[in-house]
Amino acid sequence: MLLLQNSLADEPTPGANRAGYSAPRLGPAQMADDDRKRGGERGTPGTSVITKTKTQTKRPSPYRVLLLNDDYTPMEFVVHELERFFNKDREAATRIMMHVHQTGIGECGVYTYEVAETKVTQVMDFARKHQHPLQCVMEKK
Ligand code: TYC
Repeated sequence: MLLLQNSLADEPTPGANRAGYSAPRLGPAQMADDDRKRGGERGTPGTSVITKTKTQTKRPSPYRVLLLNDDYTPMEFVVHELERFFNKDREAATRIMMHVHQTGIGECGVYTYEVAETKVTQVMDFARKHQHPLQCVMEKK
């Protein structure tokens, strides 16, 4: 809430502002809301209350989905998972798989919490179904 107070010092005419302007007497329908709430009595001359509403939008936090290396899951299977659940073409999928194979961990994509959670579940369920120990995790970025 913003409170704006005009200077009331050396007011030339009672009820008028510096420029000599007097606000017309208003009926209840034309009164400002805060004046109306005071029971129809007008507020202190030269004092007005302005409320400002700001729409707040927040970006969802990004989550990285990561693949972990292991010694047993076939390379071809990992490439297939990346194509299937992360919409990678063969080249990108192979690059990510090789990165995980060589470094131990690699990023498959960045998503909102719910989408990342779904990807992790899909990868793990598919690996388990084929009896591979492939591990997939998510981390807040
Ligand atoms: N290291 C595995 C192999 O040599 C391949 C592999 C790559 C497994 C990436 C998991 O996330 C992985 N067969």
